[in-house]
Amino acid sequence: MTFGPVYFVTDPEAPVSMPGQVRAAVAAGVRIVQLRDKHASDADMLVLARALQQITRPAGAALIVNDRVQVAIEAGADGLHVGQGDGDIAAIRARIGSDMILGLSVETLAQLGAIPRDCVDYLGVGPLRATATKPDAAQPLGIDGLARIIAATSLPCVAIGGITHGDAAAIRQAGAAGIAVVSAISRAPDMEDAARRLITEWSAK
Ligand code: TZP
Ligand code: MG
Repeated sequence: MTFGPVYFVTDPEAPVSMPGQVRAAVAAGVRIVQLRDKHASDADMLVLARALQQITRPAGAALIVNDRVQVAIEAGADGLHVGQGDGDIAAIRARIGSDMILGLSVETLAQLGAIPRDCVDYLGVGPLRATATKPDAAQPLGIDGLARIIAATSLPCVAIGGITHGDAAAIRQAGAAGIAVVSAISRAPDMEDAARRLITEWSAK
């Protein structure tokens, strides 16, 4: 499967609903979407996951659920994304089975050493920059920090955190498989156009 080039992560606080965001992203050509809502109940996440699947499936886009292992399983999501604080990654893999995509957030080089072989499918590496979307994010990596992590792993790495238009070339040069964004799409006046431009920028020479 492909992880990029543009991976959209939903924004529960944006002016447009999460299904509306995902419709726009998918219409622009985004093929990987993460349902992320830190405050929703598991029951609400399940309803949302099913609603988003109605949008992603017909488009051939993958739907990844953030944090909630049981929701990902019950919804039959394409994948699950977890962070460093979400529990033992090998145990999570055992729980979801081998078919589901598993992504893991990595913030430091040292965290790479704790990832068991053949356990995760991709890494979300960040934050590249400080971002208002995740005020409790780790120390920003900058392009050099991002490149160092990417160089130290054979896993595909999606950069995240404070990424916007004009960043794609440097991130691609650092070796990333793609860019993950929240606000660059969710807060844009024209979300579809914003997503399309991110994809075009990634592909530009
Ligand atoms: N993980 C690290 S930074 C971040 C997440 C979920 C938020 C990214 O949001 P934005 O708006 O693209 O900076
Ligand atoms: Mg998490």
